[in-house]
Amino acid sequence: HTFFTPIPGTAPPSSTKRHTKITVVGVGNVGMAIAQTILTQDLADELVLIDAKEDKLRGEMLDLQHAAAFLPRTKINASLDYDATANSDLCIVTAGARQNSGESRLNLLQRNVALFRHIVPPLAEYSPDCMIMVVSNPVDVLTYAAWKLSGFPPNRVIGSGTNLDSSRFRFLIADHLQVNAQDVQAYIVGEHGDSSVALWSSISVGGVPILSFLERQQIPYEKKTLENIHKEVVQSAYEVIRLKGYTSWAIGYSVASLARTLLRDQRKIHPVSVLANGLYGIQGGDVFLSLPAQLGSNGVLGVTNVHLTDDETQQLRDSAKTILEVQSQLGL
Ligand code: 6V0
Repeated sequence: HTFFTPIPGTAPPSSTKRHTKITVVGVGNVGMAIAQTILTQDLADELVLIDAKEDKLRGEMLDLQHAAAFLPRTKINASLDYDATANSDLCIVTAGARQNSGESRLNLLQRNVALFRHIVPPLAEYSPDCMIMVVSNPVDVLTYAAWKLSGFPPNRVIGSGTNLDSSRFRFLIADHLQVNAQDVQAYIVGEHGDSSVALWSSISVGGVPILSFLERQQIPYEKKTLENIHKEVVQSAYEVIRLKGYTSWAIGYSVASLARTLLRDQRKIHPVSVLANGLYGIQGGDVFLSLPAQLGSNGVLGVTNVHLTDDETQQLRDSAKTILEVQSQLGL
């Protein structure tokens, strides 16, 4: 490089900063929302986009590159070939068929498992030490598929799971109580989708446990309101898809927050899809579903032992059963 003349006596630059590389597979609405949030939040030194549609891929790459003057410095690359993904720290998979209006997430499964057979093995081959984050739906079963197809230890294969459902839940509770969503602690666990489980007993706002507060105040009708909020969470994806055709911004922020926790070793707790066999009395086989998990640079560090009511435990086991039934038809 001749643009700068080194000051006499200086050694050539040797960068000691860790180089962080993120791959996003699938440059659809979800992949691009994730990519742009990663860029604006300065989470990577290098971002690689992979897709099967050449023109769309190159167009998206150029469009992001043209924003370089307004963004933190990140090398952006795009390729049809997986060799470009080599040595990624985190591979985020969003490729897949889109959930059509009214289509259940489980219907998408067979279409997406077939895609994963072409996506996951090369990711694992080129980045044998990476973490894989699955976003494509149905996310829990596809996280299981990614785990099987990668041959990775389970701590390095994570599904975005109910991280998004939980943020919708926190938004709705915050909106109802007129507080800041960041002050609301509330978890939705289990399947990302129709059989998700709201952990009522663990909801707190600014450190105040909500259920016992309501019970003390003898406001039983509020419980009903909270149940309606959970129903609204389950319906929200369908509602957004019905209205705008897909969901993107919230999942973009949700996955970027997971990327930050993982790559910066933040050790935050997120409800994400993890190998749950043997936890919370879940039995019957290897199943991925969302539980509040502590995440860091080694992936899943552990799962918190939240106190569940008998009803919540039963719902979680039912959720596991639903997922296992579908999974058993995959031949993985
Ligand atoms: P989209 O806009 O149709 O994008 C999918 C992309 O995948 C397209 O660009 C395709 O070309 C690409 N693709 C297809 N096959 C391959 C392949 N073999 N290799 C590489 N790329 C390929 O869909 P959208 O972005 O809206 O959604 C993507 C996935 O995310 C879907 O499965 C959604 O259901 C899922 N979501 C998951 C959420 C979650 O919380 N886990 C939330 C929202 C959406």
